[in-house]
Amino acid sequence: MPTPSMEDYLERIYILIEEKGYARVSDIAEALEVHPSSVTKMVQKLDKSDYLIYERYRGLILTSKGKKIGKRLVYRHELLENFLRMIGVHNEYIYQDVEGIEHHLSWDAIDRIGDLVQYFQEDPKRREVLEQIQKQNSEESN
Ligand SMILES: [Mn+2]
Repeated sequence: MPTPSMEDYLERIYILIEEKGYARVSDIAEALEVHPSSVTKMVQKLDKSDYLIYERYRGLILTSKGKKIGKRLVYRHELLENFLRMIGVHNEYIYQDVEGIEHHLSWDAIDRIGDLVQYFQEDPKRREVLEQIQKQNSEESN
């Protein structure tokens, strides 16, 4: 199992490769706001764990294991953003909240949240009921 920090790297590397076709150490460092030397260290660690293959002058490629987990990590992040948005969390908190919780939920919890998002998406009336409750609650607390 990758550590939270390895997950952040794999998630970002997967996105960079999807968007640009490659992920350079400098791009990863910029995206994660870390020093390039930290990226090099982590990339070597990810190479050792068979998530990717890194060659200093040729760049890196994800292995099939790395691609598989990278894709799931990106899905998990997007699902949690959709979930928080759906339950009415203010936009300005969503990204930081997801970064704070994404590594700490089981895949079972992720799948159950997926069910819940689907539950609300399948019938807009369900969202309206939730909004009604939220409206009542905010009136009560004022
Ligand atoms: Mn994330």
